[in-house]
Amino acid sequence: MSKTALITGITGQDGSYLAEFLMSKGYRVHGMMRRSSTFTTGRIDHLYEGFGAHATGLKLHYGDLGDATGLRRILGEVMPDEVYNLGAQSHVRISFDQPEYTADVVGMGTLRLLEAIRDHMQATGVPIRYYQAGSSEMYGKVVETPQRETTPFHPRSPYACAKVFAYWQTVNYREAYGLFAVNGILFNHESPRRTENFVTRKITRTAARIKLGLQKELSLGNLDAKRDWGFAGDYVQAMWMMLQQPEPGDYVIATGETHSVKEFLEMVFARLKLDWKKYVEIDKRLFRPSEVDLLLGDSSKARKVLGWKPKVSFPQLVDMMVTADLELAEREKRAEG
Ligand code: NAP
Ligand code: G4F
Repeated sequence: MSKTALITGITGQDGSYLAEFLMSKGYRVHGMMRRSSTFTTGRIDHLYEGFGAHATGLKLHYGDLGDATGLRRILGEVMPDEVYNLGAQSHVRISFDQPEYTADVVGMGTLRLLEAIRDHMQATGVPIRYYQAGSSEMYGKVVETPQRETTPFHPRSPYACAKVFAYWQTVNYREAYGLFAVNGILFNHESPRRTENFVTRKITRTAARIKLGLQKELSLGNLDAKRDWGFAGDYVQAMWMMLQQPEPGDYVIATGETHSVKEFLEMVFARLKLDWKKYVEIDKRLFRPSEVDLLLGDSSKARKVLGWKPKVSFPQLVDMMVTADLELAEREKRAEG
């Protein structure tokens, strides 16, 4: 019997890769998406056909992590074996502008979903395995390097504070109710599907447009911050692996390499044979009230227990993103005539 998975945040970067991966494994995949005045299914259009009863392949349901009633209805309709909670206001800088909203969606949204799952399991007697999208941002002002599962959290943004709340709720549902619930503590992961206001994609997208004469400059904030950047396609496989274990647990997923924003920038512009110093301007407005200076993950536990390791290296990730954004810029240029 093929399994059924429900993904919140299916229209996002990770949701799209996870849906593809689960479908390739024969899962029946359902996704929850928000109503919006513009279409948000660009990353998953190739996977789904139709809504509700008319759907084939991937099935989509309108819902929101702010709406507990809807979450309960969707669980009842879908009857999932596995739930992947990827939905979030996931932009750290924007969480300083929208702290209450971010806390509601990221923190309370997780609690609403866990509580709905608990009631659903009690009513139906059917077990659900739950994945929570935790973040390396929870380590914030890091107290040890590299960061591992036992490293204490010191969140530095409304987003990270909300993720810490969600992390502990997940642990508590595991301990209090015996729910098979896991936290993936994922370090930054990128791809050509990354939203354009995260720093890697902002750099590759703008640099490609500069190369083709479509744009003149690139505004950036703090170039000294260091991140452990991997490929999103590799990371969603770890989410699935965590739910296939005999016992639930929490896992760091990371490459074990760290690079500064400046190094990423230099590598991208070098690939395009451009001198970044001619195009980049530093905009103080893009700095954060409190910054996470250094993230570097130790994913030994995941490598040992799950047998997971990243396949795409840092230079390969840069190449993949630059190539995709060059193709996109070329299409834009042709469209401009
Ligand atoms: P993303 O591209 O920003 O996608 C976020 C998804 O959440 C989108 O589908 C978005 O829908 C949805 N969403 C936003 N608000 C919602 C709400 N109120 N109710 C339901 N859904 C909502 O993020 P991502 O990079 O794929 O990341 C997936 C998850 O992993 C997030 O929880 C993120 O915080 C976490 N995470 C990401 C990274 C990373 O480096 N990418 C690292 C660690 C943890 P719309 O399309 O309508 O906006
Ligand atoms: O690309 P970023 O916005 O990602 P950030 O803040 O590390 O968060 C991402 O990874 C987390 C995992 O650690 C996720 F939980 C979270 O949801 C998200 O996916 O910024 C990376 C670094 C920061 O230090 C930022 O200050 O780049 C620096 N930066 C410099 N200039 C910039 C910019 N960031 C953005 N977004 N835009 C800039 O112009």
